[in-house]
Amino acid sequence: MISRARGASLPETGPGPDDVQVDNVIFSDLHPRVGNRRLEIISGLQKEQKSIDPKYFYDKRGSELFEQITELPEYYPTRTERQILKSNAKAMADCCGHECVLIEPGSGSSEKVRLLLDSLKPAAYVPMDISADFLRRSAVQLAEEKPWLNIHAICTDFAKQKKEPKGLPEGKRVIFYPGSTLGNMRPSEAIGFLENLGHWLNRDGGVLIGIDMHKSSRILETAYNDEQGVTALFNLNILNNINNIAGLNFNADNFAHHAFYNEEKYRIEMHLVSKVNQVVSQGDIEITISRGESIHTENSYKYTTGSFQEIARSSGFSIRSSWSDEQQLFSVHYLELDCGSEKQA
Ligand code: AVJ
Repeated sequence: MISRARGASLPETGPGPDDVQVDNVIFSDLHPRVGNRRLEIISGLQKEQKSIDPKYFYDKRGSELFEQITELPEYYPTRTERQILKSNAKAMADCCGHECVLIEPGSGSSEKVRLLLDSLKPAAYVPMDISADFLRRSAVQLAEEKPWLNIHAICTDFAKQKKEPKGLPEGKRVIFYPGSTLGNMRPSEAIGFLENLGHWLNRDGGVLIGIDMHKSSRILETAYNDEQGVTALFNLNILNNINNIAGLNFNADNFAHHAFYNEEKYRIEMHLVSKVNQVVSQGDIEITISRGESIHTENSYKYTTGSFQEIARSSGFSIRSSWSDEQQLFSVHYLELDCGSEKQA
């Protein structure tokens, strides 16, 4: 038991012995299975177009480098979204409704939600993340800052969570999904993901989501090829992480960062291009990579208002309200379920 935070404590809810309760924080660890990551990594590297899932960017070093990226002059998404949230918090709160249960998949440091909480005053905040320690620390820190806020932190792999965990307080569900993380998914996957969100919501539920907009290749390619080379370090660091996870022997010095805007597919593509002919191995598995061949590490899809409307409509949602900055660099949308696609009782 961590005896630190003051303020109202939540009723004794929540399932098992792993619950740690501090006054206004309940912590549930659903022990998300990470699946066979080694197999997943090897099979990506054995494909025609070698690829690595962008989730492997985020080891400790990778998360630190991403925090640095969000502060770069060239990388406009994070600060632009923050400004949109800050300037429109009241209007967003009116959409979400007070006393809602605010669920945030992949909450990380819960930095952005802080811009909304005082206006929104939710009945409870439910941060969800796959990293138990990071989630626990972020939840307790937020609890100290907001003693009035009921926090129910859940360690789980959201993408694999088909329905909401037991023990969440009553109330309208609103899912908060900032940061254009949806952009890592192909449009068909994004529709599947949003549909799954829909299953969590009652008829009156909603989704508050951040989306990066389509724009000139010049602005986009500058944002993913910053002068200081932090994005390049972030991209190359994925090789160190998969070496640790899968026992491979990549040498990051043999690769170069390459990021460009694929205008046809409306996506930034990040690749690691091999500078030499090389063989990377793990036990008796050998992966041959020729000079100039690339490993695809990330897609970051950019949407127009129309193309995102299409994604929302195809997922059973309609866009109730949208907010963006003057230059239309980034946008935040409040989605509501089209009748008939809410949670099945
Ligand atoms: C966290 C996925 C939204 O795609 O812009 C930043 C990750 N990659 N710089 C993005 C990222 C390169 C970021 N997302």
